[in-house]
Amino acid sequence: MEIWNRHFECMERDELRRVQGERLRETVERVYFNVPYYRNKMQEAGLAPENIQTIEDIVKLPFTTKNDLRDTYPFGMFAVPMSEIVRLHASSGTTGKPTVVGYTRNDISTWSEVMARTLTSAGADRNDFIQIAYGYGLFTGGLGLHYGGEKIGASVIPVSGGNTNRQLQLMHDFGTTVLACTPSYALHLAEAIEESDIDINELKLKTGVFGAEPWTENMRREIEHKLKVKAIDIYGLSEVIGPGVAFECMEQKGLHISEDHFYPEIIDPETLQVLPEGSFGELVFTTITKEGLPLIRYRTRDLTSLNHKKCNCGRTLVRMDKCLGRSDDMLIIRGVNLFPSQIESVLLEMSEIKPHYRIIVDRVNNLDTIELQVEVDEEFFQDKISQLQSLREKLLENLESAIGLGIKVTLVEPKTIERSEGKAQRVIDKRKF
Ligand code: DLL
Repeated sequence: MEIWNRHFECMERDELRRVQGERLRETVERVYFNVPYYRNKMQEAGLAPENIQTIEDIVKLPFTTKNDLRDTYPFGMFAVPMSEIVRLHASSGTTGKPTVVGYTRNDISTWSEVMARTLTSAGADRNDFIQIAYGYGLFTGGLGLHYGGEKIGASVIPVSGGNTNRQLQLMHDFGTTVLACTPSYALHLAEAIEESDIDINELKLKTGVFGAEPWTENMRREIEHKLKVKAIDIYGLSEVIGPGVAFECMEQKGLHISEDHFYPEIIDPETLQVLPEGSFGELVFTTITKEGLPLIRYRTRDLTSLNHKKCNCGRTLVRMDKCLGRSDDMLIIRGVNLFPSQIESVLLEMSEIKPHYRIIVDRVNNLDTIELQVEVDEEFFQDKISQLQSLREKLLENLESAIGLGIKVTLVEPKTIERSEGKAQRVIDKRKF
């Protein structure tokens, strides 16, 4: 399998740490002298740039959070004058103002580089047709994939998200080989193909690069089976750069982080201490080459662990485990911690059920309630009421044994739960805190 940048992707770890230290030192200097917000924070912590010499010194630095970006909205944490910024993106966020990110020309080139690594790692090259069904616009998905696709010389089809019929037509007529979109939209496209006149075997699809939301191994199997592709997980966040932060290789055993650009740590979200290698916790990134919006120890809220073992693909870049939840996605129901992905995993193990679901959380008489609405397979839905009843009971049992919590289950008719064209919104939390 090809590797886009063998020098950095397969670098000896000692050498990589030396590079990381050097780049960290430069970044700290840059933020100290150009971003008053960071200078103040460092001074408060009694730190000057010369206190940061090697990558080990990173633990001395204060953390950055999304709130820091909100407090300095829109451009307060940029480290260059606006005349150097050639692109702005923003992530909408569920509440309040968006988080704004700015790129210099060099940042765009770094982004294209890490996306070229991502696509090459998924097996794509200049002979591929990449259909980009991530949204174009302020969201980083569309343009991130776009620049990477062009960099590797593939034929890029910038269709953006939505308009499912046209997606299928282009996929068929242009001979798309690589599909890029969220896993929930991939599933929707797969079902739309089943219902169309197109025979899946006529399509040339071979790979999917799916990300921007959590998805379980069971969901991967479902998509691979239905779309007849190898489904590769790609991870990123706007604040750090967008997609391209981490990517799976053909081994599908964790996502390689482009750590020559983004230095990862795992911390305990309560104590903020760095956890020993292999521990599960909150992922934190320091960007060590970015110019427009460098971030020091940015708390992602994403929960995962890091694996430093060398991968069979030959890359030495550390791997993060598939990320199945964020600390702020975690529901606490009557004291039990629950991630939506745990429910998804159970659903995908039952063939009578479709992985289209919605979780509704509420509080009635001071007690948390949780309802799962899930679609039943078309054929099964025609069956007798008694059969549906026993299906419901089976599902309840499986859920209870997997998550240790009684959940109200409502089986709904096929195709009644809204399909997502971008990031799926699966939880509706009506509780008022
Ligand atoms: O979602 C960037 C992206 C675009 C990644 C296209 C991959 C593909 P944001 O909108 O800022 O950026 O959302 C970032 O989405 O902190 C995670 O919680 C979640 N996320 C992104 N990729 C994955 C993934 C883009 N592969 C937030 N698995 C992140 C799980 C993911 N969660």
